[in-house]
Amino acid sequence: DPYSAEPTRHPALQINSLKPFNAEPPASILSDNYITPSVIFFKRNHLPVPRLDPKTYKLEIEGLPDGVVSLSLSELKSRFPKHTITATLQCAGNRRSEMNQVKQVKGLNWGIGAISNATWSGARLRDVLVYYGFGPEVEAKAKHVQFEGLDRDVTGSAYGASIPLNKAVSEESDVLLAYEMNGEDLPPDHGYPVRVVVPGVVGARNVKWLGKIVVSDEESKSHWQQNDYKGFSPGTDWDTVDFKSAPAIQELPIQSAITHPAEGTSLDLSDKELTVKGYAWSGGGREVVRVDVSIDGGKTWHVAKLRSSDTGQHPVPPPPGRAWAWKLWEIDIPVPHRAQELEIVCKAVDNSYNTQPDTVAPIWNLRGVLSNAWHRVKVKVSV
Ligand code: MTE
Ligand code: MO
Repeated sequence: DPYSAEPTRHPALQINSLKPFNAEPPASILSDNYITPSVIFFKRNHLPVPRLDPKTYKLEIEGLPDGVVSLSLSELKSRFPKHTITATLQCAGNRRSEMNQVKQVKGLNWGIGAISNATWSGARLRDVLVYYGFGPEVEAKAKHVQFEGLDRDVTGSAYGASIPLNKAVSEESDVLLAYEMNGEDLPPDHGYPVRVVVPGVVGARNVKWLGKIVVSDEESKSHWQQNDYKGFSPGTDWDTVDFKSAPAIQELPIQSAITHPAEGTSLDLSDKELTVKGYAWSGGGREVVRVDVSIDGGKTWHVAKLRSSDTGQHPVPPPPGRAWAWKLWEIDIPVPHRAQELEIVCKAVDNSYNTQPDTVAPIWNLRGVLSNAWHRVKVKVSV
């Protein structure tokens, strides 16, 4: 069994698939912590978790003037300054279950929890590439940076993905070769000993158990870069889809969802105020500037309070274009007299004034990715 060496996991996780292991935290606890504890951080594995020895671990780098470079974990840690960021990671398939309700899609049936927020520490990818000879010469030819994982399928092929070169080397993009998550060694499920963290970019490019980096004129040839994780028209089906016709998903669109109350709950609203909570995040370092909440299905709206910490203190705001972390939000809304059912709705706005579409059908796609319509939760009011 290739899955005989899997790590133990937290019992609170809602399992989507056991082999490979895919699980999300329940919505009810997702917004309890601004920084998601690693044990409940969503886990998305395509293959068995490789158990790697830090003493023999090597990271290879190809496509730079010096030929193939091989670097140990201690070299990665000692040669380059340690940089820490807080960044939210979201799977392209987060909220896929809502697309499934419109029409069947292919993929794991994620709820709203295929997203989590952590602090990540490691070497800047830029620093590592520059150290090993990246410069104008390479820049003139290369266009992409490919990543290969050390997790393999039965045929021996590894998980892989790539990002555009400018993202990889820009001073402002904060791409990390991370070896710590929330102040500790990366857990086995999250890529121990080294993973790429590409903040603002879809989870799929944040390659775990990193084995190789290739600076190249081409995108990764992997299945996941070429024939998966792409968006299509609602009119495209499996008979007509041409994966070459669409770009690989990189930066993600604006997203928000309601974590409290839960769908179908019966609320005793003797105090006549309903507390609604959730998360909001946008890709590409765009900052969430507002979350609108409705309890009447979107007829009237209220502006939620946003926060970027657990203490209520306002941390230093991120530089423009580098808002990598989500915001948690909360609002108390007076419930109208005699209401029996409420349809709670949320939608977020980022600093480019991007907002979410109101319904799922016009953004439905056969892989069920990029599901970011207004999130709706219906609750009953008991009198
Ligand atoms: N990297 C490797 N090597 N193997 C994988 O299966 N899954 C990707 C990405 N990196 C994956 C990987 C996908 S689709 C997502 S959403 C994120 O890892 C999930 O990261 P997490 O498990 O740390 O939440
Ligand atoms: Mo993903």
